[in-house]
Amino acid sequence: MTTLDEFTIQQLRLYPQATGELSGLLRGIGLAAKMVSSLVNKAAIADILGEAGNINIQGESVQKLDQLANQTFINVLRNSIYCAGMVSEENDDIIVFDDPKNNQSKYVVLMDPLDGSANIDVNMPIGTIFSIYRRVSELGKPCTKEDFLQKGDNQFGAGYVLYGSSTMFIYGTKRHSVNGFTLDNSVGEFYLSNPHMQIPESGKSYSFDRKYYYSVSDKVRRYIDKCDYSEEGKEDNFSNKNYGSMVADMHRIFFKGGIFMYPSRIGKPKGKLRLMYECNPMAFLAEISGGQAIEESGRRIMDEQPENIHERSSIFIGSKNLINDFLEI
Ligand code: AHM
Ligand code: MG
Repeated sequence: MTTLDEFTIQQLRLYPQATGELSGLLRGIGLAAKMVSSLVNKAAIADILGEAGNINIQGESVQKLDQLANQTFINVLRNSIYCAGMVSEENDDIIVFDDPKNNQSKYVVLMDPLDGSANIDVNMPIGTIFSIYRRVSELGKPCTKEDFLQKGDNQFGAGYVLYGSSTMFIYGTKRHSVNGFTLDNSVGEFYLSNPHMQIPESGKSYSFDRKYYYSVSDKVRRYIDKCDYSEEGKEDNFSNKNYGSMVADMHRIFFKGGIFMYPSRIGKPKGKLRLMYECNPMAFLAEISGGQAIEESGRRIMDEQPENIHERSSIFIGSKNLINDFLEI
């Protein structure tokens, strides 16, 4: 069995010019993910459920676990020497690891440390989503906002961690496609369990909160009606799967195919999800594993030029054929 660390070092050996910085960075993200996984597993007995008592820049109430996960990733990455700085859903501004060793790093990371916060208190799946870019500013100096405000297309790597019935680390690069690792808690290592993950070309399920059916645009409603349609007695309509955590919904789609939708709606012209650390990393993983990711107008998510680190975007993502069906409408 290959561990996450062995896997990234093996990849490194294929490129004589590689410095090992990326595998060091992934080791850091993997370590922080294991620490968060352990916190999630004991949350109910460690008095770390419930609200922390503050509101983040998104105007959402922060949970204790949101805060702990955020602090864990920041501390580990700051300490790891392989990351020049971070953007987190929980921090208003960019976090610059301004010290002589981290200023030499060529990578920056954007992340949602704990996605699906509403699931925390009810022991339902939650996750971490991350995106890695090569910085554009000068090495040796503190990183800058421009390092983060890059199109999704420039992502060097992306991934997510699912804290579900087991903890999984999914990571992808353009060169090495998407690979899945499962945490063996008794050893404390992620092992390669799902090499070269591919989103099935089609599927028969859609993830969408039907509460919003009446406030989305006509075209989205028409697509949902199409998903719901069945000839009498045939049950050939789609299943509606909505776990309330993008990581869990997308994880299912990576294995079974389907479409995940978080559209715009009345009063929320760009939906809810954040372009830089929710939509872009998932779009990157979807595209390199054969799927598609677009926003409501039909533009590729990863073509969007971000103007703000916390900006939002509508998203339609998943199996290629289902996105094409939506595009037709
Ligand atoms: P979060 O980052 O604050 O947890 O919000 C993101 C989550 C997604 O995982 C999920 O798909 C969506 O919010 C659910 O949204 P809603 O609040 O509309 O139910
Ligand atoms: Mg989130």
